[in-house]
Amino acid sequence: VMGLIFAKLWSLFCNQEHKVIIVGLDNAGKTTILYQFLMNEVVHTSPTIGSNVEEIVVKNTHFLMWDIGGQESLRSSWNTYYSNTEFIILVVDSIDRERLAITKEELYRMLAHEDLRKAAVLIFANKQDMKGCMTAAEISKYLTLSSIKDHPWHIQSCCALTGEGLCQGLEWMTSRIGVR
Ligand code: G3D
Ligand code: MG
Repeated sequence: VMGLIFAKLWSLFCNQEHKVIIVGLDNAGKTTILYQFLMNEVVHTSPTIGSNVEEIVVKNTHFLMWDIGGQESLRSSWNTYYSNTEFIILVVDSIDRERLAITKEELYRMLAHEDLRKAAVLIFANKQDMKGCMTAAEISKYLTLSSIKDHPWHIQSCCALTGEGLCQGLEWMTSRIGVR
């Protein structure tokens, strides 16, 4: 039943035009999440745009995937790809406490950007299967999500390996479409 709901939502989402950027530190689980989204879909992958940006097109939906770990020198050029972004998916490795500060910095840098002012933010607290990981509530508190008033946001715990939680995240994104 879950798979069916997921397939329905996914096709609903992808048959309209959206631009989604998937960001997060390297190793957070971005590729794994996208792979779960794309299973059974015919995917067109563009040649890598930059050394840390990849574009994937499914039906009318464009996904730009960025690794933001240890790429400080390249960050300034990302702005080029921000325009018309509807959704930011921020993937957090819930076991990686040390680097959550970098994620926080990047999140607020993006939210302050003019071209992303209309973007809604979905935060995936990934790797919830790992022992000792931070909960979504802990991550939410650390990232001070409740202080974000100018962007719709939602945090969802998930496990990209099993796909658990991804459906709920997509559901939230789909629910936002009618709102704007
Ligand atoms: P990235 O694209 O953000 O850099 P990847 O991250 O999707 O390549 O994932 C990095 C590693 O984390 C991979 O392990 C992947 O299998 C693992 N991973 C992703 N999601 C989860 C999860 O929910 N739980 C657990 N336990 N691991 C996860 P490898 O070993 O292939 O490098
Ligand atoms: Mg990757």
